Amino acid sequence: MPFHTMHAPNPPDTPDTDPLFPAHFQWGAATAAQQIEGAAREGGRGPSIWDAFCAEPGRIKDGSNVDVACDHYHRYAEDVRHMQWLGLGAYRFSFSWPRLQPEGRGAWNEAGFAFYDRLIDTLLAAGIQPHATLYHWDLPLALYAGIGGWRSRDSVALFADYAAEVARRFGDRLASIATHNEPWCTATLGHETGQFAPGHRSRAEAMQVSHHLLLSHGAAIQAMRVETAAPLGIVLNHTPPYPAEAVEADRRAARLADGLSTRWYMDPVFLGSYPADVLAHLGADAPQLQGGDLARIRQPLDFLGVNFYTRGFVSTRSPALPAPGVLGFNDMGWETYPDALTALLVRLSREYMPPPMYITENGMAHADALVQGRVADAPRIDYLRRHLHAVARAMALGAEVAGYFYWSLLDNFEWDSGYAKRFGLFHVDYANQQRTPKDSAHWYRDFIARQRQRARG
Ligand code: IFM
Repeated sequence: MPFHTMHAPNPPDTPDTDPLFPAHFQWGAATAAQQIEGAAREGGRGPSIWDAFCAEPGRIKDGSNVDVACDHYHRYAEDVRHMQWLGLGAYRFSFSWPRLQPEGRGAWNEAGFAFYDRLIDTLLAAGIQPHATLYHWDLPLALYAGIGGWRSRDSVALFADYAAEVARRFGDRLASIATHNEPWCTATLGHETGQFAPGHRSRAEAMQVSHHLLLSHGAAIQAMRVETAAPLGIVLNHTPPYPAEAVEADRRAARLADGLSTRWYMDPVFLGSYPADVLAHLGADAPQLQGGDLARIRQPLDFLGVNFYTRGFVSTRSPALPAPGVLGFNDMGWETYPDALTALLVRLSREYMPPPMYITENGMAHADALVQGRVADAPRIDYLRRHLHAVARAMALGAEVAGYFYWSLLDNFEWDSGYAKRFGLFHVDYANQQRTPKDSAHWYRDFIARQRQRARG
């Protein structure tokens, strides 16, 4: 079914009863190194492009940086205890490339490997499956300065070397390894809109970067297969664009927006080609390819990570029609629209026949406040509940989903928004690093416990 025929103006009511997930379904939460670790200049870590970006005036809305973040580097054991309290069976985190290889090539940093050794072993001892991502946006600054970062094709081989080393050292203890997190963000927000590091503004550059990211994904999968039997995949983000009105102009604009985001990444990874309509639209901004590139990108995968937060609402009217927001908008200004998640999962299954999918990110920012030891975040509970139902509906329609990771375990550094946006199940008081479970954490904990109880029969 084409995505634009799935438009449902009024999301159906979500039942109060729990959806039932399979017994083996993995319940998790996610984080990323740059957003929580801190310890920016400790343990031999090299600087990343985000350390440098934060130092540029005006880049981060609250003027903050990633020097300390949630201090997870020192508090990982406490954080694993919080995961245990939640009853998580799985935890998604990312490796910091500049912590493991400060220059992005050459020498490995043993203190960095030792940190992840401790983290992984602590998770396993707690009965929590570690799911890792290799690249969640923290490129070693030395690679940016030295070769131009992802603009250079040389980044592909260097990323594959890094991937192979991680797989060799940790593969036997990881439940999965994803190459990239949301390469669309790295390419488009980092190189076209300038919102993210390194803050460039060129569509042609962004598209070339996207090609290098995809190529590095394929090269990394090939390199890791030699080193490990761990399940390998990629994490892609989707904001399914819906035409605001049933008019041809909106449909075409939505189709193109879908092409530039979802199809630009899903097609080469699973079909071995870039979408023809998008290539035609890009014209001279299309990336330069070399022979064999597309075959290299299309590697057999063991899982697909799906990140979903909201839909896009595409209006060609002037002024543009705003999204209806029947279920509201969150602190990022993102509309709550869980039906788009159901439609997305079903569509990805039918059009691409991917391996089992994980919801690797889903969550919302809320202006949470700690009041007398409690964080009352009822809108997050509503969001979570509705999206879990949306996943269950997709599974009933045939989508194979193996797990769900709430974004995020902790409030953390929300990129160009700094610490102002709170996505966590745990509130973080940045003055003293105290973690407090929000009402949503209590809700998720009870939900997971009920699922386990029902699975036991
Ligand atoms: O915080 C980010 C995460 O790093 C990547 N996906 C979206 C989240 C919320 O914006």
